[in-house]
Amino acid sequence: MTLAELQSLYEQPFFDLIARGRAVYLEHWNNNEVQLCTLLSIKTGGCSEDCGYCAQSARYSTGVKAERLMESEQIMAAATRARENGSTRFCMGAAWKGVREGDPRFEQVLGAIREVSKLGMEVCVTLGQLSLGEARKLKDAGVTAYNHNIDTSPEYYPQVVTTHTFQDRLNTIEAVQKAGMDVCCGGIIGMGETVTDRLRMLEVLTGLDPAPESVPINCLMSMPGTPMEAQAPVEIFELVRLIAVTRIALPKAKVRLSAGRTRLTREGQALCFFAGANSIFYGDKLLTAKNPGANEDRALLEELDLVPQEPRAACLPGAAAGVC
Ligand code: SAM
Ligand code: DTB
Ligand code: SF4
Repeated sequence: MTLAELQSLYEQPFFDLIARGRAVYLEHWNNNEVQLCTLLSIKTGGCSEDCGYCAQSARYSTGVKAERLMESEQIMAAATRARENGSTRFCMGAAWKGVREGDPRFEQVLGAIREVSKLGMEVCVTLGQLSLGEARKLKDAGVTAYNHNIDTSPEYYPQVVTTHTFQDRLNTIEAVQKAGMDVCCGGIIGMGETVTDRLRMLEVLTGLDPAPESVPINCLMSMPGTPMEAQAPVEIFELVRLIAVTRIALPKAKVRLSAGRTRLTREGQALCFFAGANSIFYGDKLLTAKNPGANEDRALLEELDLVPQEPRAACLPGAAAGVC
């Protein structure tokens, strides 16, 4: 979709927009299912990059300690708990610039992925930059989706990060697509960007071929010590509008209401689901930051008559390998 088309969607009367988001959702998805995804930071802090929103950059004093890469056993324990708690997707994140074939830490991550992929959940990783060789290895190990956000518009990106470029992000996404993994790609709102930047971000996402399988919409969690620590919280109706436009523009994508839910009211989140969001991160912690408690989320879903998504048949134990 063009920027002009996205703008005219965004600018229509609020209730017309969210009704259209809901209608598009109902055309493409099972009524009232929400996918629960669990995140695990397998390598926390000490990152070389300078992303202005991130508590894990080594350049800022945020109180996040740099840790070593987690061992497979610990990762498996967390993944098993996630499945028991009803998650159908497990996403492992690492704070570093990217991965290289031959690096022992990459081999260690591949080993952990091979184990986790036996559990019957969708397996997502977010490991920064990679090329086609690494992407193929991840796919062979059992990764179903790779998360790599463009985060904002190409124009605003240099205000957010200087240690890599928007084009670097697109190159990694292309490698992921070529290797045959699903792309999970979205961004953050509330970093000082304009509504036009947000819609430009969606324009880039709608231009990806194939379209992203999932689109995380994060609200900035202003982390003390980062250059964005003083940013004002996102206005709820702006978030709801963006979710509705994302749903309309990318009807088949899982639209994931991601970071920043601790600041949203239950009513605000309900509007996000109505507008077309159909996935959340589930569990008390994101990577380093807080998420609503699992009990709180279960209660919210129940009150809204939303049900956690069932695992895909192709992901259940006993199904053929490599198709989940
Ligand atoms: N290092 C990898 C990378 O940059 O792709 C993966 C981890 S990174 C933390 C994953 C995504 O989390 C970022 O692209 C950003 O969209 C989101 N994120 C990180 N810190 C955030 C914050 N403080 N508030 C909202 N979203 C955040
Ligand atoms: C995404 O878009 N959001 C998640 C996931 N992909 C990896 C991460 C949110 C991180 C929030 C800040 C933190 O926990 O440090
Ligand atoms: Fe590093 Fe990723 Fe954080 Fe950027 S967003 S500083 S690449 S962990």
